[in-house]
Amino acid sequence: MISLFGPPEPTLLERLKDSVSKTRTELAARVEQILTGDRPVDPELLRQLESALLSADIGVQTTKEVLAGLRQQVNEHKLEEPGSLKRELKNQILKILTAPSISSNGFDAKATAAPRVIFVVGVNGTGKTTTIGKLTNRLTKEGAKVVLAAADTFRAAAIEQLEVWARRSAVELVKQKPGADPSAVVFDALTSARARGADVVIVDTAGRLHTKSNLMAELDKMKRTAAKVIPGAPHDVLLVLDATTGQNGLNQAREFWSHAGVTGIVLTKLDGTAKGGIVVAITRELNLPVRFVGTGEKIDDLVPFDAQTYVNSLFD
Ligand SMILES: Nc1nc2c(ncn2[C@@H]2O[C@H](COP(=O)(O)OP(=O)(O)OP(=O)(O)O)[C@@H](O)[C@H]2O)c(=O)[nH]1
Ligand SMILES: [Mg+2]
Repeated sequence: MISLFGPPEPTLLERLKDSVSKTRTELAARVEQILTGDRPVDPELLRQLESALLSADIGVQTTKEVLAGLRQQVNEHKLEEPGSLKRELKNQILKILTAPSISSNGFDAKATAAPRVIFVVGVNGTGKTTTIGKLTNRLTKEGAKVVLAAADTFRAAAIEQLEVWARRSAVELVKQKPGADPSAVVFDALTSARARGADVVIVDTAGRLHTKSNLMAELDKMKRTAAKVIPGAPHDVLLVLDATTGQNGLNQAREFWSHAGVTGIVLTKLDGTAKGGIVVAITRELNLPVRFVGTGEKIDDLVPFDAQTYVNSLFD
């Protein structure tokens, strides 16, 4: 059984803590400052809390919702001291992060005909190819037979980049010439993967702006091609978002979600941003789970996302 979206690892908290250190300095340090001492829980304190949440890019709507929940409890005299306010703040955020109806542990090998097909999509430069390299490494280590599909035929360099990652994990790569129809690559890769009894096929796609309808149509064609070879494919469409783009990433996500049938998010470059709160905004607005978090450029810098661990890494 391949635990593609399996339980968190022991080192997860430490690794997340490292990667969200900038967000934590922004958010937790401010929250801590606001909530320490003998200050009463009053409107001024709540206002300061609101601005701390906004600065971490948790988003206007999400912040409003969280604050409304806290205010209500304060009014009902359930939260009289700052310590309990922090606990409730964490609870509220955790509730949002665990709400998406698509389960984040959705990999049951028996539920889908092998191979499982994963499309990786997103705008230019968000970290799609790198994420595929990291994911391939994880899956291979767990004993899965992985095939990569170089369906970013737009640039010659894109195929070579994926080839380097394929070699690192010693997996098969299916490619065609630069400029070839990406759907043809998908067809070849899935046919070959099925013939070889592979467990997982990961499809690298060219970066595309969510506003370009011809490119979104191309993605749709790739998906239809996949379904023809393996009914039910693609089983996952992972949208890769660059955390450093903050709220702009959320707009991209919205468009991809409505056009490309995204089933989960990979949030990359969390190591370089104080905007880690965007995880909460994405989950709440799109009702989509964050599956993985990218914490650096190296092969091991991909952590399965776990809500409780994430909230703890932000606030403690
Ligand atoms: N710091 C950091 N850098 C990352 C992470 N993920 C990817 N990168 C870097 O982001 C840059 C772009 O990565 P790619 O994987 O080429 O992005 P892409 O989405 O495939 O790009 P296109 O195919 O051109 O759309 C590279 O320099 C990666 O090393 C991450 O989690 N943290
Ligand atoms: Mg790429």
